Amino acid sequence: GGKQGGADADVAVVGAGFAGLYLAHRATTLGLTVVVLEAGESVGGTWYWNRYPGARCDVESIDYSYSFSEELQQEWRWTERYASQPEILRYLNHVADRFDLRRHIRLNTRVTAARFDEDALTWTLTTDTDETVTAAFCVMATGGLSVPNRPDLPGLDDFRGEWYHTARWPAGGVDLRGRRVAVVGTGSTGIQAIPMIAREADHLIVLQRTPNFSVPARNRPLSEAELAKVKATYARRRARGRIAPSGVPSDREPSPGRGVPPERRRQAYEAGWAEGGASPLLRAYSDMLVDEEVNASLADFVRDKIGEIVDDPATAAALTPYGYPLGAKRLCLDTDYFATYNRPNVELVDLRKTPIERITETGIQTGDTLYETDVIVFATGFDAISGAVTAIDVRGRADRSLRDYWRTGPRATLGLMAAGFPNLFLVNGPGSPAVLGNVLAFIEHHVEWIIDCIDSLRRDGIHTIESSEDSDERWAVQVDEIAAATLYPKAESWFAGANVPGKPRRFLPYAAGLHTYRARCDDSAARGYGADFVLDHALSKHA
Ligand code: NA7
Repeated sequence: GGKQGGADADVAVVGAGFAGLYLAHRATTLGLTVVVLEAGESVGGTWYWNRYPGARCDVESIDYSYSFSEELQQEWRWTERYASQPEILRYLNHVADRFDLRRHIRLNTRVTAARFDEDALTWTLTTDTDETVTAAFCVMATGGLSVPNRPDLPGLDDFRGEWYHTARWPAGGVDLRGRRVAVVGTGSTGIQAIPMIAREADHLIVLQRTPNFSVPARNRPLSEAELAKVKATYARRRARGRIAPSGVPSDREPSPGRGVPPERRRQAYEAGWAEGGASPLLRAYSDMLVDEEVNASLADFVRDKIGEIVDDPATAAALTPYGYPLGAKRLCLDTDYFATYNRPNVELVDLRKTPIERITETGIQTGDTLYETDVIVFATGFDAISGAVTAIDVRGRADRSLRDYWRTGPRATLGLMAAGFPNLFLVNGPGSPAVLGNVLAFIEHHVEWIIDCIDSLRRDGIHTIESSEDSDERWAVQVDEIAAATLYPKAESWFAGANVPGKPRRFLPYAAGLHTYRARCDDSAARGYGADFVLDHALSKHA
């Protein structure tokens, strides 16, 4: 009831991925009405759009899944250690049905603008289907990696073949048999797609700008016995995940690697390499992302492995990363990535020697070489963390534009709210842990915090909550300081917006871990939100 009573819903949610679905469930469970607007033709978000060959999560499926329902986690059966994109999409569709969420969701509806009405104290969302939705609260569940970054290469319109961005792969797939394919980009996506494409295409050229560290995923089917064991103590595993720094539960409490003899370290790395996955290596020692010497010992280990796997010495050298710490860009997981370069139909082009000059009618021109190709695949990443929010024309108090406010660097108090935008919440926004670990754990935390906040304000008869520029800036400085004490800033990465030309450089994720972040957010809530946010600003102003 009250002032915002005439709105279409209590909560408008943008996006029906992992975050949007849980928001709808959590909000309706507390008796709030909700409308979810989704651009895709299905629920799933990131896992709906990214259907390129080899698309797979690099967090283990038993952890990269919802923990809010014991029934759900008991009944769902993950088939592999790391879930493939189709399996995750099936899971999200199951969740939408299981919790009867579809009635809240409008598909094929892209939100283009969101405007705060200072008199009605409501948000009005406008869509590309010319609909409007009004709500007291708006939550941007738009995804940290959802706006494709496509390099602005001259001549692309002249290209007579086909080109695709991996995050916009056609639903029916692309038949690459008998064709020449060029892949641009060797991040996590390229590293997953390249081995799959190499097996199908006639000839594959990989155009690499920066070599990446990658370690074996060691994906495998999950056995019934293994699953039964997990499910017997699932609640306890989840509870550990919720307070783990990366949102991934771990049995070992690592100690510092500094001072550990090289031979002992090497044994630990060999064990981690054999086990597969990022955690066994990154968490081999507690100071892996803090101490340059410890980090270099693991980096050297991985470099040696690349040299052992790749037959041709020149190709091995070109694939070997130097100049930034391992893990400062997200550590990639692969299945046969480096071995793929031993195939006779695969060729590596080092763009650091000769950058792409232009696209021609028949291929990709670098320096004086024209690489002829039938298909170009851009695995060139995303305008990460803030990009999907600034893709929408968000207007707060006094027509304030979020794009303008963030032009000098995206910032938001606790990563949750930006000044001048009352009742607008961000999920995994700039200044939250965002993408530094198991996004599912971060998403569940955010959703619960946001919906509990809305519920609490309503019960207290408070109409608005917002941050101030001061608190946004203070939080951003803290995020910077935390990052500065780590090795993260020593790489040019999308964590800091370095991959998008013109994007302001600022390290966006909160790097002190989910446990610290959760405690900080819980404390804010326990103190009635007033220590970090301004409550009912408008009413006191108008009183
Ligand atoms: P990433 O990690 O941003 O990787 C993008 C790749 O594309 C990377 O190798 C880039 O090289 C390359 N790139 C980007 N622009 C260009 C241009 N203009 N020319 C040549 N090469 C370019 O994106 P991903 O999709 O692989 O992974 C994103 C996250 O998704 C991942 O971390 C997981 O969490 C899931 P660069 O390194 O910038 O030199």
